[in-house]
Amino acid sequence: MFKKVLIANRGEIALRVQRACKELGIATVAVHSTADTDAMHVRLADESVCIGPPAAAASYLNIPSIVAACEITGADAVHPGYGFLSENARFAEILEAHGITFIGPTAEQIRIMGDKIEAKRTAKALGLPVVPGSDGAVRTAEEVMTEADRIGYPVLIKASAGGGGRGMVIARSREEAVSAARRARAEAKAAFGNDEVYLERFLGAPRHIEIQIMGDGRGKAIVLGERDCSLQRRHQKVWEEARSPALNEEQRRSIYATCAEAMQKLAYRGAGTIEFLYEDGEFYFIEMNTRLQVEHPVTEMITGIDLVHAQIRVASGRPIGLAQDDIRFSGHAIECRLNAEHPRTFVPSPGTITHYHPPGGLGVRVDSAVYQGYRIPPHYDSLIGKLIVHGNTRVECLMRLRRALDEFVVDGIHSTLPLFRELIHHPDIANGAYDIHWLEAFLARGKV
Ligand code: MV4
Repeated sequence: MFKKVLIANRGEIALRVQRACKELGIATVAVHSTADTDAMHVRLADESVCIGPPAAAASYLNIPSIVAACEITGADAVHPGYGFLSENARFAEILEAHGITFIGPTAEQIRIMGDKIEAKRTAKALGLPVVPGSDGAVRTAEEVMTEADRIGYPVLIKASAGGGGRGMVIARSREEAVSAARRARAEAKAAFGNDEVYLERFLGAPRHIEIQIMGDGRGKAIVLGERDCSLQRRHQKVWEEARSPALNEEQRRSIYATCAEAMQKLAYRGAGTIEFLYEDGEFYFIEMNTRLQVEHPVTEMITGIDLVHAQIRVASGRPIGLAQDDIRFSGHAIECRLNAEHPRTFVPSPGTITHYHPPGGLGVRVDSAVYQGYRIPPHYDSLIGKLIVHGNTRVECLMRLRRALDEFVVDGIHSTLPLFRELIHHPDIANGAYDIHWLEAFLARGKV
């Protein structure tokens, strides 16, 4: 087992990983920018190293600084958290070349899934159901027209280097397809320096359902259930739940078996999430994330399994220690992402938290690194915490969530708390009757 883990991240996820390390008897090293000197992840770590100025590109994304911090402190492994360097294959390779373990998949697995065309080709070869579309990249205008005609309209043009919806353009007819492809290509080139695009049948009103998996890198992989992350705004998840209100046990059994088999064939190592769009009873693979995700706690709450413990065990070469039949799903969990943003305009609201009182009680978990008097710096994303609530049934979970939201005090800044207090009263939310467009439509109606 590792003796010392450096956590290459900040905020609530840095604390989340520290907690797991402490429970396993592993020493922790925090890294921080000059804007994060007062951060909780620095205060609670065994050691800390300043790695650069506020801009993430000069600190949390600065590979030489982070490798130097490992050398200085003698850390034998790095946990990247999410975002920042968590899906950077080169970072994983550089660490390995320095004899430091990257707590995550192999560089090769990260690289495959980082390229959406390669990811989709791999998924298909592994037996996962994919969205009907072009077989790889489309290059010429003729190819765009032929493929789009074959797939049927509307088609969606996507960037191979894409993610977060950038470089995605819809075409509703043959006439639109060529100019749409040209636009997608230009957007992709500007955003990612890679103008490769591919085509997919456009799904009109799907849900976003993702499967959590854990592999040991030696051909064993288990499925830890699904999460429904359909409630998003501008490709940012807002509310996630486990499991999905849209699936029955037979649908679960089938997609779990397909995913476990695929990850076993890939000899996948570590935590991973297979993302699907789900429409009319069918699953369609879109992407795979090769990291721990923000919303992992809802999975932990219904399985009782600590995903960060499991990541660390597997990275240190130990077996997963769990068989698929050991996984039992209990109750229901919902996560609300609390952002330091205005609840109507979503304009970031950095500044000092003057009063802070997180909710408590049975089934209530708050993963956050803020405290009363903390000044939220303006340099990073606006997530200030996650409220995760568990109940024996979805109805109990919703009742408890409503109570926890009422109890939560965050003053001095704008936060998205009022949005959740509104959502919790909506009948569509109570019924689980929402798709990926529901939240934006709700916000457009001028609620909150
Ligand atoms: C799609 C789609 C409809 N049809 N693909 C958006 C980001 C990227 N990760 C995948 N995305 C989508 N791909 C096909 N073939 C609709 C979306 C989409 C979406 C997906 C998940 C959650 C929220 C979304 C919001 C808008 C569009």
